[in-house]
Amino acid sequence: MPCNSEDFPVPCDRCMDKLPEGETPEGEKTNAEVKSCCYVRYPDGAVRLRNPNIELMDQDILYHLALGSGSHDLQQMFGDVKFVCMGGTPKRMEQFANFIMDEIGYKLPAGTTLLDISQYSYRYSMYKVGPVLSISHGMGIPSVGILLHEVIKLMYHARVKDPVFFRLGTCGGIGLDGGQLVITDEAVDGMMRPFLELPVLGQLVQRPSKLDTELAKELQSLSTQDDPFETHVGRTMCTYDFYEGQGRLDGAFCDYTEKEKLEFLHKVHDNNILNMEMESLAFAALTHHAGIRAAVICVTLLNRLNGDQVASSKEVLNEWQNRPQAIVARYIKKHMGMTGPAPRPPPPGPKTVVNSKKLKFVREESQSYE
Ligand code: R2B
Ligand code: URA
Repeated sequence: MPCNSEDFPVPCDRCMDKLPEGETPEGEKTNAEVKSCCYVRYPDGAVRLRNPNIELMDQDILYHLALGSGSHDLQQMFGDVKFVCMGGTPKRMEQFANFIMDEIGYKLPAGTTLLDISQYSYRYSMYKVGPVLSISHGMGIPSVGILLHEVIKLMYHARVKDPVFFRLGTCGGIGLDGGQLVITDEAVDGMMRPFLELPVLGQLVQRPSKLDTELAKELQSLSTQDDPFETHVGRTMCTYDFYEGQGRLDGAFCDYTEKEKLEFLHKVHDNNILNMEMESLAFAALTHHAGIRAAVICVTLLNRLNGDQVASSKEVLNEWQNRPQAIVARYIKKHMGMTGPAPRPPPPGPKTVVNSKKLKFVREESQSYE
């Protein structure tokens, strides 16, 4: 129901100040009483979509997740989600799911194991451990963008209340050696512009790539003196390419000199940009547009001021990649009030598949096309 509808509940007073100038959808209420959460939240805190088309659809197929609102009971499956954690690869996110299961003491019934909920998509993988979702997002802005559209819709269908999204990733440090953590407070593109620019219907649409700075600071506060790494908060450059896009000399092509490369990286560094990676811009822009609190926390794999190749050993790289996970686990445990007994899985509930014909269709759809 659009915000300007007479039927829309009285605007609540949770977050008007977070609505940037000019973000009020055209034709809708512009007066100061309309709060931004009226666009992105129902009064009970459940995620509301800024797309009136979805609720008019008979069913919504989340094609790249191999889930659907007509085939699955999404509220029963995902209604208790609080933390949505994303990272590049399926293996890493399976490992995170197992790690967080240990950390929060979540016990699976004997003889069972975690299952990739999106296995039939052959695109992304998704694991659920109590209130935590662990999802792979692939590489680059298009991949994370598609996933975010579907995960945000999943939150809506499941009536999830106030979820927090995290990207746990890797990056190149700018002036930081390998193994350090960077929590992004603002993502910028390769031109140092703080928005995602996307052609929509032949027009360039710009969405601010803001992240929740309070959340970033809270995550930073969860690192301790005993951690074998530093945790920095700063700006992140998000590029459309790993090689030329990040000024590397070791791609298949290189039309600039080492001097030009270093001039660029030093300019980036002078603009308080601490790292480079390939997803934060879309992650920040889409979560911000959806009014979802979000953080990007990446480990540096090398200092780009010293070189281009990721040359540390597999063991070292694996240990470094656990570092963002450790901080996010501390946040999750803190917000689960993990001083009491470990959570138990819910008792077997009603069946999650509500329509097996539609399920077969959703699986076939997800599988069969490139
Ligand atoms: C970091 O690492 C990947 C490229 O190697 C990319 O997904 C990113 O953001
Ligand atoms: N990921 C990137 O995008 N860049 C790096 O330099 C390392 C990891």
